[in-house]
Order: sequence, then C-alpha cells, then structure tokens
Amino acid sequence: MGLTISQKIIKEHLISGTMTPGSEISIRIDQTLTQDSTGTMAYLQFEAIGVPQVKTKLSVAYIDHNTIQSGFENADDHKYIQTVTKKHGIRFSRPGNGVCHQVHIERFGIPGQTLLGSDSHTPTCGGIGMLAIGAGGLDVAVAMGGGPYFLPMPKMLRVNLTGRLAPWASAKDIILLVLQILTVKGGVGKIVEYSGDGLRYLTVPERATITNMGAELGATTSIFPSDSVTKDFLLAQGREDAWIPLSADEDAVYDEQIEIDLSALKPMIAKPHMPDNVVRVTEVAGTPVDQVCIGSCTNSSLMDMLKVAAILKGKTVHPDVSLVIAPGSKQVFTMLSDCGALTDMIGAGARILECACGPCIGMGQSPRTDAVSLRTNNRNFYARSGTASASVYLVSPEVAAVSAIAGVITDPIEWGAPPEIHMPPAFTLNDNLVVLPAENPDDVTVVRGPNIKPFPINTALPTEVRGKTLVKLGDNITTDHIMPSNAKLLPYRSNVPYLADYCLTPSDPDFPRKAKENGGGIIVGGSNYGQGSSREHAALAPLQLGVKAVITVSFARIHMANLINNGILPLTFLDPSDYDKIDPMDELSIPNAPEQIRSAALGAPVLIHNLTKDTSFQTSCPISERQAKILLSGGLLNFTREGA
Ligand code: MIC
Ligand code: SF4
Repeated sequence: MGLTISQKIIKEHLISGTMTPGSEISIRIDQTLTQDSTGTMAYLQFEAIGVPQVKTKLSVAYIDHNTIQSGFENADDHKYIQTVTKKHGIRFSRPGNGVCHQVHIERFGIPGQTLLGSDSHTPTCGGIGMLAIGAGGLDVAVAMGGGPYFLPMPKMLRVNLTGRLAPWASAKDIILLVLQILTVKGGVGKIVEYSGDGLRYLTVPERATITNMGAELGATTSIFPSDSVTKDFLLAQGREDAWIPLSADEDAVYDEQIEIDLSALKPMIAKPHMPDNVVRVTEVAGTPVDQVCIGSCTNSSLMDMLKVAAILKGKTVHPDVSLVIAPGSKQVFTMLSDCGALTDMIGAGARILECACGPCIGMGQSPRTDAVSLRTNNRNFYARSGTASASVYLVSPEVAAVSAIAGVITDPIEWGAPPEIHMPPAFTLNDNLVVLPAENPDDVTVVRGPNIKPFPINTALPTEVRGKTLVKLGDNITTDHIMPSNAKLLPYRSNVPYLADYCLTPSDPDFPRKAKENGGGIIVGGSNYGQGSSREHAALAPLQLGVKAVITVSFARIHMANLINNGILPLTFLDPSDYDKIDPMDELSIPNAPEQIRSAALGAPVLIHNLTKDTSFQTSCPISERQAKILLSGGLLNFTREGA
C-alpha cells in the first residue's frame, strides 16, 4: 500500500509505536522553534531537564510576540532567552527579524524533516513539505534535549485542489472555505494533505497561508508536497541544497477527501468570533469598518505585502479607518523598502508596524469600543484583540486593502482588475539578526530578571481526586478564554502566579477567586475545549489555582497534551448528556484515582461521583499507558526526574 506525504516522513522518523490511526507513536525531531511568549517557560523547563547542549539538528528561538516594552518585563525575558539560548546551542532570532513562522519558512525549514514548535502555527512550514507540529513548551524542551515527541498517529485527510484561482480569490479564501466545510474541530486527530493539479499555481507563501491557518481546524498539521514550486522558492532563498522531492504515492490511502475547484472560489470572510464562521464577503459587504490590520504569520509574506501596496498606490485610506501594516520579516520589510512599495503604503496613510505579531495577539492596536476590525490574521476569538466589544473579521490582504480605502467591507471583485504580482527570482538575504550560540558555553552567564517566577509543579496523583465544579463552560472554549493574552498580560508569561489571577476571566470573572476560596477544584467544559494556541499557561494557570481535573465533551489536541504534561486529569463524558446533569459548585469525587487512571489507559471508563447530587457518571480518559504514568507522577517533569 502506498504512503501519504506525512506517512513517509513519520515512517522515517518513527522511534516507537505502529502507524495505526489513534495509537501512540513517537518520532524524532530534527528542528525546534520557540517564540518569546512560550519560550521563557520552554527554556526554564529545558534547564530543569538538565541537558547541556541541544541535540536537534537546528533549534531557533524567536522574539516576535512580546515586543511592546511598556515595562522591564519583556526586555528582561528577551535577555533571558538570548543568554540561555547562547549557552545551550540554540540560534537566537532578535526582535526585528520577524515573525517566527515567516522567518522559519524563509530561512530554515527543510522539506522531509520534522519541526516541533512551541506555537500552534508551526505547521506553516508544511508549505514546503516539512512535517511541522505545534506543541506545548515542555514537549519542545524535551525534543531539544533529544527526547522523542509523542503523539497519537493521525488520520489522513486529503484536500484535492483543481483549477486555478479566479481573479481576487486568494489562498486565504481556500483555507476559509476549508474551515467552513470542516469547522474548528474538523481537523482534530488528522493531518491535512493538499494535492491536485491546482497546486502548480500556488506559490510557497500561498501554501504557507493555508498550512498556517490549518491550525484553526484543530489538525495535527497540514502539508503540501515538495515540488518544483518548492524548489524555486528555496533557490530564491539561496537554499536550493535543502530541497528534496516529496509527494504522496499514487496509491496512498486517505481516510477522508475534500474536492475544491479553485476557479469557482470567491473572496470569503470569517465573522466574529470564530475562524469557521465563514461566509462570502458579499454577505457582509457595506458594513462600516473602523480598523484594518494587515500582517500576522498568515498573511505577511512579500507577495501579500506587494499586493496590498499595489492596491493602496495613489489612494488614501478612508478617514474613518485606521490601517496598520506589519510586514512578516526583516526580509519582507527590506524588499518592500527597496522596491518602493513601502512608500506606496505610507503614501496612502498606512501606519507601519515593526515586523512582529502585534495586533494579532492584542499587543497594541486594540480597536475602539464596539469597533469593526478587519484583519488578515488567523484567529478572531472573543476579546483576543484586547477590546471585548469589538467585532473582528478575518479576510485576505486583498479584501483588507480595498476595504481600508472604501471604509466599508468590500468585495474586491467590484474593484476592477487585481494587481499582478510575481514571485521574485531572488530574495534579499541578510541573516545578521540571527545570533549564533556560543563556542564556549561555560563563558555564558544566563541573565534572569525579577519577572521570572518559579512555575507550579504538580504532585503525584492522590488516591481520591475531589473538588467543586468551579465553572461550567460551553463549546469551543479557546486558550484565549482560559489564559487571555494581551498587551497587559503577555509581559507576564514567565510569572504564572500573576497570570493565574486572570485565568478564565473572559468566561467567568470570578473564576480565580472561586478557585482560591475552594482550594482548587474541577472545570467542566463542552466540546473542543482548549482550542487555539499551544500556550502551556492555559494548563499552568489552572494548576497554580489548584485545578485537579477538567471534564469535557471533547478536547483540542495541544491543550489536552499540556494538561497531561502538568498532571491535570483530562476526562471526557462517556455519555455527553451527563454534562447537563452537573451544576456549578457540585462537589465531585474520583475515587481510587491512580487505579482508575491506570485502567483508563487500557480503555476502562473512569467513574466519578457527584457528591452533591448523590449520583455517578462515567468518563473516559483517552490516554496511552505512558501518559497514565505521567498523570500518576503529577506531570512530565516529575515523570522525567523519576528517571522514567
Ligand atoms: C497565538 O496565535 O495564539 C499565539 C500567541 O501565537 C500562541 C502562542 C502563545 O500563546 O504564546 C499559539 O498560537 O500557540
Ligand atoms: Fe503571532 Fe498571531 Fe501568528 Fe500567533 S497567530 S504566531 S500571535 S502572528
């Protein structure tokens, strides 16, 4: 039987397990990436593991999220990351070099290799045929130390693209359509592979937009073949040596398949507050717009920026609109400047931001109260912009640019002919903002600022897990609900005790108080709980508050792994109607917890008593035997220290 692209890469990197969907496998990791908002924690954990030098082929630490230095906290964390990476063999991409995913695909990604990143959009490098997976910081720390990465073997989903994009339709519209079809939980437990004769018209930056936003499907990752388009891109980046051909076998078997005719695709838009709330732009055309943000790791490539500049050239941004543009990398910024496109943007009235995540993670540019904000980002989760009352819509750079001029949401199809942009034969190369690790690690002193506080470490699983239902949440609770991140909170990513006071506050402002007053407790949630980011803080903050278990209808992949790594029990209702039978503040008890968790790994249900209602219900804990041991030890760090 033939293999898919990702099955081929997994087979080559397989350390343990069999490639049967759902069963636990472990793979060798070639490269890792971290960014600063998850990186401080990842490097603290790497230090705790105690491996002197990274054992990967390449590890890079980016500074791109926390770049508003409104106090000493960000700068201190940057210094910590710069020194800790220098000591342990990791390259350091300085602030100003760009957004991690954009820089990594330009300068470091390699087709056929594996990449583990402490950021959910790590799959961006799937655009060049790399198996690139987002994970929690601790999993990345273990991979840097040479340890395997464990994951359930994913199912294979093929998206077959035929034809060629019609004028004004873009890669963003492809992934928005896929999100409309599959929803934000449609990719859980799957790898999405792209194929078909439509591929030959899609450039690497366009492919990267699609694999990047595949994170919003909940997919393990997304991947394109490595073909002549990939080769041309790597050649233009001066990295032709990195190219290998890679495609699925003719007789590869997929568990699911979707067909998309690119020529029929029209500009799409995701309405508030979910990336799968997708309609045609025409359905909301005419809505007045207050803010337009162009950038983020989804749409900040040179191609995207050149399109925007061509649309803005000679025009003026509508007086009621604030337009901000953040190019994705120093390379993009430099080339925009050299060719005069930057002048066209500035001339039209765009406010140019540094090449970083910026507004995408609420680091500045929070819109006004009740604003309509049009963004080229990948996520429009509730309150993520920093303004809870704002309505954030997700669009392509083309829709964003024409709407910024018109002042209302506009379908560009009515705008005339689209600009014709071609990939450059050569990109401008200058890696002078990537600092190499020290030749003599002993000479490097790691600098730790006062913002770095010890992070909570769980204790071994007690015989009885008992606690009150602190909160009962609905479906699709995101990590932005669990551990909000914005300009006020992001600077505290190395200070979990501080962050814990904001845990789950977008859903229940009293959650931290209730947790503290009750000595911790249990969270109850609906389906797809913990979707979105890889931030471990969404497990660490509940741990800090004494949360012992989370019972839901279903979990998102990375968050569930983060809960396990921190020794918090992830349980799912065996009968989803039991969700309706729990009320907030009901006291729950899991008797014989260690025994029940051990048996859960073999498929047995976990029995829970509702002491308040004097009833019982069954849950499942969908874990492997290895994960059961981690839970018994009270988390991965304890498990590793115990020498397992
Ligand atoms: C995001 O887009 O939500 C983030 C901020 O990049 C996160 C990482 C984080 O929370 O630091 C992600 O995607 O994993
Ligand atoms: Fe940064 Fe936004 Fe991309 Fe996350 S999604 S890495 S915050 S640009």
